Amino acid sequence: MKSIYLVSLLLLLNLAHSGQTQTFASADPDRIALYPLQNDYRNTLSLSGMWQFRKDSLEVGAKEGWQNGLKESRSIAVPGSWNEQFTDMRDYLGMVWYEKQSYVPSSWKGQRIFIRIGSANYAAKVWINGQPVGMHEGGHLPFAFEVSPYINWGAANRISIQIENHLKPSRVPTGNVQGGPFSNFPKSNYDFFPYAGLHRDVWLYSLPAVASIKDITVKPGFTGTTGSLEVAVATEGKATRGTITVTGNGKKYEAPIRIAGNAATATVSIPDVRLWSPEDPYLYQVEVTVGDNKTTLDRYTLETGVRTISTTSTQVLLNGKPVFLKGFGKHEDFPIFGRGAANPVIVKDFSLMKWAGANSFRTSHYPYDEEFMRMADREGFLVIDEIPAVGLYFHGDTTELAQRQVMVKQYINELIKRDKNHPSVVMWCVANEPFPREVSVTGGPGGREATPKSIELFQEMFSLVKQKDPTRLAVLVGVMGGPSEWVGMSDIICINRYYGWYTHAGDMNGAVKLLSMEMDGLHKKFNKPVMVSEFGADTYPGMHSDEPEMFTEEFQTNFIKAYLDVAATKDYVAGMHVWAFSDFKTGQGIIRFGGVNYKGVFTRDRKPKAAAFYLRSRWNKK
Ligand code: BDP
Repeated sequence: MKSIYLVSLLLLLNLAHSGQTQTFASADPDRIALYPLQNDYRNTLSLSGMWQFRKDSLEVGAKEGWQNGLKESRSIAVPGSWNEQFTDMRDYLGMVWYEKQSYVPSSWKGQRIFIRIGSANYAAKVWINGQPVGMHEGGHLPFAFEVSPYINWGAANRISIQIENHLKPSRVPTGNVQGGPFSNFPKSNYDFFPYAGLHRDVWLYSLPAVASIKDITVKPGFTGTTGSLEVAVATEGKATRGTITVTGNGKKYEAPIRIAGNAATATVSIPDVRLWSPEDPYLYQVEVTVGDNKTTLDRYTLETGVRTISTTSTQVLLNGKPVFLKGFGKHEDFPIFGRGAANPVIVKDFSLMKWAGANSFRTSHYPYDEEFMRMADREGFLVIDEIPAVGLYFHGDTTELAQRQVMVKQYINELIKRDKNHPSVVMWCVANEPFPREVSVTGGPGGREATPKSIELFQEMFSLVKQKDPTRLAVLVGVMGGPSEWVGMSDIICINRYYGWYTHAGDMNGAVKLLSMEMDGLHKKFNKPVMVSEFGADTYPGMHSDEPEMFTEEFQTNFIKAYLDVAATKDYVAGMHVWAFSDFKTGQGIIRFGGVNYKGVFTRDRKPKAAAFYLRSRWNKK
């Protein structure tokens, strides 16, 4: 399999080199398994900062040779969404070009050089020094290509990236859907702004040429007080042996490995293990070195925790003990940055979630920046890690449906590749609010059918997840009015509910009655724990009323309290995630005042509304 990939890659590169055609290799998901690392065998060079930028609305750039030098360009910050940085680009989702010049340090000579792009939304093509290198579709996940043959040593290298974010029904998330549940502009088929651009760090990195570590998968477990880490290592090149060293809690454990067929596995036992949990998010260091009889050739170090996750018919168990998920659905969203990763915002969000007493969040509605996931490990958050499958549907054009299914599987592959060693990740989420025909977000009738085709496609997704990672839970998050057969496939029944808002508007008594009845019914039917993965009310900060009234801070507090009170009466409820952590940008539409979803308990710039104080007092109670 791997050699077929290599041959086709070389073929494509050859073709490209001969100048006959601009053919681009597809990104290999195995390349994103390990975050770039600087140590004594590997190098990294961040390309984040100012880039040159040019709009290509006629899509003529490639033909006109923009990869050979961008003329009439302007400056743009990376990471960051292009929609927020200029006065003329907010709603533009067509083609653009990014360019940056960089030297590669001469000390990297003789190593293999790669480019890694943290996230390009939505489809990207990459050239180095005018040579086509590769392409990738899908936002929110990284991709990487080897660029060794194209590097100019002792001179600047031109990196050109072409990106477009056309909204299409064949893409995931879906857009431009005829008769879809959203009527907003731009026509995304989901409730957040379709930000575009280079949203995360871009890196050059190097790997040792003779042999290198390609992937490390760590499976934690424990029996009694003895922990274990089963470490699987995949290599490239000529390494024949190596060592796995686990360090933590003042101790060091080593296991030698023999590498055959570029793979090796060893299990390391940890007596008196310190388990990872929200109360004590303890991380062990796992260091892998590989080499031959004489010398070490590569080294990679990662941090992970020892913990297990499972369920009973009523509870989620972390390390065999019940845990309740208190927290939020979130977005990567901040004024001016758009969806661009911003480390101060990451740190602030964790400090506010802790302040509020939360122990969990969902990466709605797409995978988050890798620094965010590393913070979750260190800060002890239980994460529902979601692929960008929002607004999925199963009716209409069958070719488009097949294309969407290819994309969701690619996302599952890439996400699990990237995030598999995070102890914080306890569940994979394969979809948010897939829509049956004619369901409406504002509470329309909804065709409640779960067609055989939709069941079959979800089964494919769930079995792919379980095959890639049998150690975690898998869920899909159901829409109000959606068929229970879909959510019933999850390990935990996750439902988004807005009784009291989109239906029973303002009538909280009616709302909670219905909520309570529906939850009982779902638990009875599926005999699995239930979690309300979204509930919330739009709240304009600073708007008040003596008796709670929609859009006021008092109403939001009351709404959240009412839902949490219902959950507190049911022993099968395993978690409650408020929608949303903070206000966030959406497209324009009549239900989104100023193009903002105001369901945040914090404002877009992270100021608490009254509900944030309420959660703080409730969730911090022992
Ligand atoms: C749910 C979606 C979420 C929306 C939310 C809302 O999962 O993305 O933002 O409702 O309407 O339908 O506020």
